[in-house]
Amino acid sequence: MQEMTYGITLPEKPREFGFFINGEWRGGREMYERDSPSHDVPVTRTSRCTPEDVNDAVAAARLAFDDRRWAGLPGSARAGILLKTAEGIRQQREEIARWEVLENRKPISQARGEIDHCIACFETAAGAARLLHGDSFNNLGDNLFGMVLREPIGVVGLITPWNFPFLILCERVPFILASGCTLVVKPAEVTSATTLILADILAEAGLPAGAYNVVTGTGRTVGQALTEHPDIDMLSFTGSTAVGRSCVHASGDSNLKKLGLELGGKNPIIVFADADLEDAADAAAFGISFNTGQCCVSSSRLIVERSVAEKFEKILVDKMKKIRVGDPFDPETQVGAITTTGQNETILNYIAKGKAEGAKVLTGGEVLDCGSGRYIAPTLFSGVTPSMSIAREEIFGPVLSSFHFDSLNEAISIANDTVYGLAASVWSKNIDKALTVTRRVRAGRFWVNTIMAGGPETPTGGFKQSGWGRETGILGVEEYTQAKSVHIETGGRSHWIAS
Ligand code: TXE
Repeated sequence: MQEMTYGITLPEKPREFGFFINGEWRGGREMYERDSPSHDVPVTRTSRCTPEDVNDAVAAARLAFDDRRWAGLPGSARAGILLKTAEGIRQQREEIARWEVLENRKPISQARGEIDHCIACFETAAGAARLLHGDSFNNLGDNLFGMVLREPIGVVGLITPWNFPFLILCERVPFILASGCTLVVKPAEVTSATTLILADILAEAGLPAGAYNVVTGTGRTVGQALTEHPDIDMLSFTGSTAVGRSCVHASGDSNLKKLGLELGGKNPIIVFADADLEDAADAAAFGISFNTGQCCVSSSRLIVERSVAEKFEKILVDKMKKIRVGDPFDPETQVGAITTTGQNETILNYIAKGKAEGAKVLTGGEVLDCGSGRYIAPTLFSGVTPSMSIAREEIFGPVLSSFHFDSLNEAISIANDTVYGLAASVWSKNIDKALTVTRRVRAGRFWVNTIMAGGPETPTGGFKQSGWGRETGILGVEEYTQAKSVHIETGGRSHWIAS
């Protein structure tokens, strides 16, 4: 019998997916069964592809690129297909949101918001597909004219994580397609459904066969085969810094494919005494709890001016206690379950380490019983020192570490005391302070008196060990192109050999 949760039906039996190569569905592989992390019932079965499947997918993408069925179209035609895809996603918004919740456990209201962002990604990329252009040099003298062509890089391998299965996909796929590249995607094994659903939407929108291929399975087999594949020209990887490093090695040992990497973060939220403390505390609570803290741009280090630290932490604790944690299908829920048992264990280990190393839990720090699934209360640690593991390592959970500072320079130095540089947020009503921090803290995305704001128009990506390259925006399309310089002689070229 089907169970209902807040009016939404759990699948009677797990939905079975094939994998998608050259415009066709394939199957017949060993299957992986995924339980809903919030409801503990099996919801999907996806194929464990083999390295041979990866070869087939890459060959299809290669042919679709080389015969120019996609790259050879005018930008306006590519834009048309991207816009139709946006419409297709809009029509299936509820369905996609449901599978995101079932496999990933994110609150339904959040899933819907993310899908709206995904639609915006396709629309933005459609505009970029029309506007993509090179450059010209009319200043090389009357006899020489120069041009810079932007050409698609070729076949792209795309490896995505489980924390934002559809959102991270859509922050890359339309921009890759806008550039004229073709691709092979490997989603995280636990959250493959919506990547596969997108295959049908793209095909219905008119994307030529072979331009978007999906192989599912483990990182070790399928992901590794993509990173090593000699026919892939560029690999875009989002996930852990450790696997990012292995992508670098695999590229070096194979064909030196270009890499785009979006990796871990330990992002600061810096609060000055002159900030609107209510606003800043709301942002700090949101920044660490959104997506259960399983977010590369989660603000996991609170850096607050000592003169207001105690007051601020009190306001923050009050707010964190009010966060509604529970069944993600409840429209009121703000924070759902932890996505995997492995990640749950990792977070709980960090909480135990923080306590053992002497930090003080101001709120949370415990498991919550919501009937089924794994839930952790949003947690605030105070008295954190720079050498503690909760100060340095990415926890990827709802665990915030608080530091105190006395001067602007000290705030900047604490913020920069990390190997990561993905995002940062600063709170002050003083423009000099806010701008100085923005210019001196090394991070790819910055928010002043706000947090996690912005759309697909601006680029995303990290400084330092948070990654290489940029996704989204015009830069996110250019990332998947390469420049070709062309020189044209318009007069008689003067001869090298005397006649
Ligand atoms: O990531 P993995 P995991 C961080 C976060 C988290 C930690 C581990 O700190 O706790 O990483 O998460 C594929 N070759 N982030 O273990 O393993 C894998 O199948 C090629 C931050 O889930 O990096 C999946 O598709 N691919 C991050 C993808 O890589 C391989 C988001 C990510 O998995 C592979 C996720 C291999 N050898 C985790 N091994 C962010 N920046 O948002 C695995 N994969």
